[in-house]
Amino acid sequence: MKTSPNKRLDPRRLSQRIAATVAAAPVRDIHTHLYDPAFGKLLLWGIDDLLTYHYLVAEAFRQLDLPYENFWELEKSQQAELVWRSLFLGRAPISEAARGVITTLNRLGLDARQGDLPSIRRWFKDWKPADYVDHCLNLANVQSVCMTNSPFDADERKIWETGFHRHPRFESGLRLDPLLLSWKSSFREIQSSGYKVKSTLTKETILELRRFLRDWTTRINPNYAMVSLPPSFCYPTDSITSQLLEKVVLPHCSEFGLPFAMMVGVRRAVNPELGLAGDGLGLSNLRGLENLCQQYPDQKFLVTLLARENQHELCVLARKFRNLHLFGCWWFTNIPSIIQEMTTMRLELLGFSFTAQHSDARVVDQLIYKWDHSREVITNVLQQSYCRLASSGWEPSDDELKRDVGLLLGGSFGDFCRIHPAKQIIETRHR
Ligand code: RAT
Ligand code: ZN
Repeated sequence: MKTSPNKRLDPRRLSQRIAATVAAAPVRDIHTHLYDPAFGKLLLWGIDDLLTYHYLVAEAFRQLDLPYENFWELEKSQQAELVWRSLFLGRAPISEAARGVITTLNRLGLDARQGDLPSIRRWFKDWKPADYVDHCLNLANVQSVCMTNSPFDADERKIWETGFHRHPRFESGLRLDPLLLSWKSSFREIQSSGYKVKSTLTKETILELRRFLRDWTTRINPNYAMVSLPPSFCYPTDSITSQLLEKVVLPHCSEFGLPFAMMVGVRRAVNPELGLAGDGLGLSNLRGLENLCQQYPDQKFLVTLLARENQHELCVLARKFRNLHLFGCWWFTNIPSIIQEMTTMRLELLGFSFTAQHSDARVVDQLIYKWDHSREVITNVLQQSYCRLASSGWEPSDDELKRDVGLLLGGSFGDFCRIHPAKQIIETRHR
């Protein structure tokens, strides 16, 4: 082997190349709560939706001297004014969610310090929703977003059942929380939409539930099926959730080759008065996840966890099971300090075989700040990691940087969903 003279490392130049690559890389946003413009009112956008985002409502209530119910009785625009007053006028909007509004307005060309709410509202009025969606996707450099689609949401269901022309940049995800977590009411809903299901998992009920999932999968063509779970989730157990997973959901995923996404660690309605903003988190026990990965080696699991304290153990679990793909910094972990820590740790333990971030955007404009802020942190992490690698003797070329960054921003997810574990083994053997 030839020896090559040690090239001199220019860390500043390398850092600039990394920053430029991350900024230019289009994102595949694999989990959002956005809707295809064809869903009309379900698609949220504009200043009032930005300000009444539940992340901000929770923060605003900390300053508001107002009973909860009085807030909920107000019109959306009045709620937005209260949030604006408590988080943007009385103090600097320093929290991640509040700064997000500033970044978004700024990138849209609006100066939050000059603009009063009415004039900001007027600016939004000139847009048609479908054009505005494309504008935001382009500003955020997001190539596609994955929706969260629930057959249990009556408004959404109607639109799927009527049919519509799908926007090419909106992918779908099949959300199954009610089926798996509120069986007592969901079996009745499934029943009333024409499936012969009973409250107990009889043979016929199982077959009918499979038919229900088959119909919805064919209708919406999802990237994956998904559920969010409490920290107490365990598998296998005698619980109905565990049985439904074993007898209905996992066989269904296997039939359609669908990955199963699990978002674990949420404690719903810790403060019910806060509505959507009232959920909390808890530390999860990962044995259930480990058992699933072990018992279903051909099933692909996409996982993100809510508790910061679970992240290291989850990385180690992903090293043990190639059918486990980690994604995003979910919800309360989606703040720069924790994204920095998680992304660094994931790179150090898993290389590029994970998806660095998803936006979880509920309002289309949020794509702009969520991705701007994430790109900034991902850039910092990569600058550190590649500089280390370069001083060890491996400086990446521009093409290599583009390839690797692409993996973190959606490419690894695509590869994970495409590759069949059994096929992986065969391909390795033939090499
Ligand atoms: O991040 C959020 O907006 C949460 O309210 C949840 O929707 C969470 O992301 C979920 O998908 O359960
Ligand atoms: Zn979500």
